[in-house]
Amino acid sequence: MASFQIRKLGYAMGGIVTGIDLRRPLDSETVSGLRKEWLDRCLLYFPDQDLTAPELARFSHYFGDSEKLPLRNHHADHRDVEILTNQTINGVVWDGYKNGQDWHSDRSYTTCPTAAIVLNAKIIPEVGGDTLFANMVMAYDRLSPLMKEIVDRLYAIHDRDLPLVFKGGLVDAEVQAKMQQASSKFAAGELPVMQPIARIHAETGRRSLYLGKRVREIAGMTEDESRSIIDFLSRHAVQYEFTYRHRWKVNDLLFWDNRCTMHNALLDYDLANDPRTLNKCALTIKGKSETGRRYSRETAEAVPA
Ligand SMILES: O=C(O)CCC(=O)C(=O)O
Ligand SMILES: [Fe+2]
Repeated sequence: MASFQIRKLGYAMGGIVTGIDLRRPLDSETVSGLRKEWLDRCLLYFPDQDLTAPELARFSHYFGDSEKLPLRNHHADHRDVEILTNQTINGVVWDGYKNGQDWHSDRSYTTCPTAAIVLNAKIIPEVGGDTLFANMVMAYDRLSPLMKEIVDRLYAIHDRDLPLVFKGGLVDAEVQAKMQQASSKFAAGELPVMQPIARIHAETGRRSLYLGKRVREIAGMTEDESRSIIDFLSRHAVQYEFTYRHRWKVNDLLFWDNRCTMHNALLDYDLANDPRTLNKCALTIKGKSETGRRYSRETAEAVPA
């Protein structure tokens, strides 16, 4: 018998899981029970989990492998754990928390986007700093049959090089310019990626809308056509009924499926004075994360694999 209790978290998605201590190793039955609930509900919320970085990594690795990426702000106690923070920690000033702003799913501009994300809250502002989630399976399902037929044939170009404009207003022009340079430097040599707009989940087989702030255009359409369809679908996808809003408490742990959801970290707190720190593990699942093809700007076609 799996050793946890679960009940509904939100209308759109999620389960709240209690009766389990994630600081301890989990048996295989519990892991498979959690995996099933996670695939079903897209997001699991575990309250009161005060995990060290190695404990967070152990829990995460029951479900996938850490992405082999150089983390810019990794935890001293575990290299697979990234610290998301607006604070200077160990002399490191980090502004990566701004990447969470606006609707997105992580690394959609690659052919192997992040499959799963685990966040454990350590410091939370007195007010604000909630994270929004949208269920993209629900968003797809609620389209009309005719619109589904249309989107089933569409591919969006996701581009890391789209300028990321920080809307918080607290960052001065010089820092903004640096962020944009960093973004295009990161993108140099990386081709954009063509992703199906109706993405088929590699484990559940369910279709979901695959969109987000990195979408530049729809392959094979004029800019006007692309813009209207992207605007409609992006608005449709994040209507309130499809979303869940997480108001963080210290020691909350969220574990979500990045393949069929989008999220949006609100910067509605005092970024300069009010600390917010979460530990993060981003996971890939071999054979279950890959999607999309590289796309050539010159020929406007997918690059042969
Ligand atoms: O800070 C958050 O709440 C989420 C940030 C984010 O976008 C992520 O962890 O992928
Ligand atoms: Fe994110």
